[in-house]
Amino acid sequence: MGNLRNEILALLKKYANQYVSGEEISRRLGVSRTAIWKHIQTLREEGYHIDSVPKLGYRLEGVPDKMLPYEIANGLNTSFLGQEVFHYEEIESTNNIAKGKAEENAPEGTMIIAESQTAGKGRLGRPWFSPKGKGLWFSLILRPRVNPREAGKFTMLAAVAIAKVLREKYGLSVGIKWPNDILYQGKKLCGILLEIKAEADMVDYLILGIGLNVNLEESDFPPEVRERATSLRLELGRPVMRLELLQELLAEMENQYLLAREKSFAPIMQSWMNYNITLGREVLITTWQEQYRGKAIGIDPSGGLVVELPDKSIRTFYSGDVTLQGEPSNF
Ligand code: BT5
Repeated sequence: MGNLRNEILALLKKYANQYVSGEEISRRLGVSRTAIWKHIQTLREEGYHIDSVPKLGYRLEGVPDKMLPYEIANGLNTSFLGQEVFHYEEIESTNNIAKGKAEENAPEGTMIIAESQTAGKGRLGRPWFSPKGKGLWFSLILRPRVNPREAGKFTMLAAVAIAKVLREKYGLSVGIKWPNDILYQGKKLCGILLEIKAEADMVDYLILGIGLNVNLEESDFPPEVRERATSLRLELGRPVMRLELLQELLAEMENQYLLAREKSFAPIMQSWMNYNITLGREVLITTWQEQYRGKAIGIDPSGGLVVELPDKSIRTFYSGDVTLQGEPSNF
């Protein structure tokens, strides 16, 4: 059933701007014209614009601006990342759904993506605003065979891949703020939320949740984040094709993941250092317990932020929130 739908769609796409008759589709796919008509109706319900003219047949006039699994698969250059996709119109949080799927043994690379989230999460219980159809709100299930102490490196991996794509393909000189933000000229474009389930010394799975503001206009942001958030559309002055961007991000993330798995994390660390906007700055670090001021001086091999405190002692933070000097605090 599902396959016939895809075959009809593929045929309509192949014919691009021409009409293809029901008879022709029926002959090529070996099914009845009634079956074809039913699938055309389903495709229309999903948002595909399909014109039909008696005697001429069907013509595809528009593809929905939605992250539908079939559209993602079409032109996706990965071997496992995003090969299995669950798409939702509206969901509380893609990270929560991903956790459920991971518990049900979903394979590595499975992606959960939503047009909008009603309870998108940031870290420390903060909200992530995810208006309908305006961004990429998705979560990936990864199952690397590493110690849970290494998990933070995967946030770095994602940040490096995203920054690389935005720099090289969209010409935006974005920077990475430790541990999980991608900023453009001081404004947040993308946030990453890593959640992990592990045994004492082995990761069971990681959920890498990514929220990237693509086509939001200023009025789409709630007043409390408007000042310090931005989107690709606002910075580039034009809308961006979410589908193409998602395919580029998945390909780059898989590429980095395989390099890290087969060789080492060293090149990712190096790129992270090149893109980062935290090191060398005076920072305020907020952890669950306390706040510290100091100078960010380095990154340790597991991705911890090394900070020199005012008394010259050195302390490494593995989680926490960083406010750069001169930037409004999240608290
Ligand atoms: C993050 O947290 O930056 C991680 C965001 C991860 C979101 C993705 S979307 C898909 C997946 N499913 C989820 O439920 N989550 C992940 P944090 O560093 O704590 O930043 C949160 C703060 O960013 C909030 O307190 C706001 O100040 C700000 N913020 C919220 N929504 C924003 C948006 N759309 N753009 C920019 N800033 C935002």
